[in-house]
Amino acid sequence: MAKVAVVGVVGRTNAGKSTLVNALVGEKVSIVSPVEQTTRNTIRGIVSDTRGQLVLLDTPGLHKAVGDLGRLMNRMARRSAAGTDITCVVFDASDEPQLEDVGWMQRVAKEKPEKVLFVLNKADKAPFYEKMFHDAWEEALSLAPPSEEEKSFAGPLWVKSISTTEGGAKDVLDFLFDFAEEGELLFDEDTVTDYPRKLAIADSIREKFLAKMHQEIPHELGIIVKSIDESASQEKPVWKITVDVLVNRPSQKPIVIGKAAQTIKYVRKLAEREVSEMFGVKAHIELWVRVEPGWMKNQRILSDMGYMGDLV
Ligand SMILES: Nc1nc2c(ncn2[C@@H]2O[C@H](COP(=O)(O)OP(=O)(O)OP(=O)(O)O)[C@@H](O)[C@H]2O)c(=O)[nH]1
Ligand SMILES: [Mg+2]
Repeated sequence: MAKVAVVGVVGRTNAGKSTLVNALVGEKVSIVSPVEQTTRNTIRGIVSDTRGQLVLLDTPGLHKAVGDLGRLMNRMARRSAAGTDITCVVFDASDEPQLEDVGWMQRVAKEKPEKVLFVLNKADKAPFYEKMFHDAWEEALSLAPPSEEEKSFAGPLWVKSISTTEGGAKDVLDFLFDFAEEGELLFDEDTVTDYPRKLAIADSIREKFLAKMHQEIPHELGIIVKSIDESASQEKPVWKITVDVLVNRPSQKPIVIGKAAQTIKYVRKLAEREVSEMFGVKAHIELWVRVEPGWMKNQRILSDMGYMGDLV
């Protein structure tokens, strides 16, 4: 029998959750960027090795919610933490504990789940605030001391991680497998994610834009893959992918397109390359930039982007 567990990967935005999930899976299943609120959906990354299988739920980082999209993302993160076998809270320990970090600690202290891993991420950076995080945990626990029945609560296991380097998250993987219990595999051993391909392509495109954008635009940029037309060629299948790029205000359109269409060309080229590799096809991507005021509040559009569906 194999060891199996469903792991909720949670923590504040930019802590490195998606980077960690990719490192554990050994393949890119979730987009990464230095911009806050990069992940908008719950994405399952699946790790299978000789020990068994871990299903990792990468979630949007908690943040001060603005608007419907922000509230939906926070709800997804909270819901994903519930109903899992293991909670893995990721902290960016190259920074002092922030409000959202303390919030997760207080939640763990209150609920006292049996299996919790606290990951102090970005251990390659200096300064590294390991002690401050331990102190913050002691304080959170002192606010919710265990009752008689909860005396067996062992507290979280702590582990350091450098999620950006090969092998830097090995200890995290070992701890998670130690926690896992015998059971049936939940997915085929070759599966690394079950994220729908339209959403994966939209995310790949959004990641390329994020690399070029600053400040407010990333949060008002939405990508919808409208259609994928498949045809055959001699070597590989050809996918013609039609995509809407939504912005919130007319002034954002020229920024997203870029001078002499440079930004959009850059995004298209990199996304075509990535999609080709991901799916083993030849990808042609057409990007149509549209001004859609208030799209972040439009339930139909949010649902097209997959942000409303059932999550766990
Ligand atoms: N130096 C260093 N940088 C890291 C490490 N892990 C992640 N990062 C960087 O931190 C930034 C944020 O990483 P993400 O994985 O997108 O963070 P996230 O927690 O998924 O963020 P949201 O999706 O917004 O909630 C990226 O620029 C990563 O390259 C690490 O171990 N060391
Ligand atoms: Mg993320």
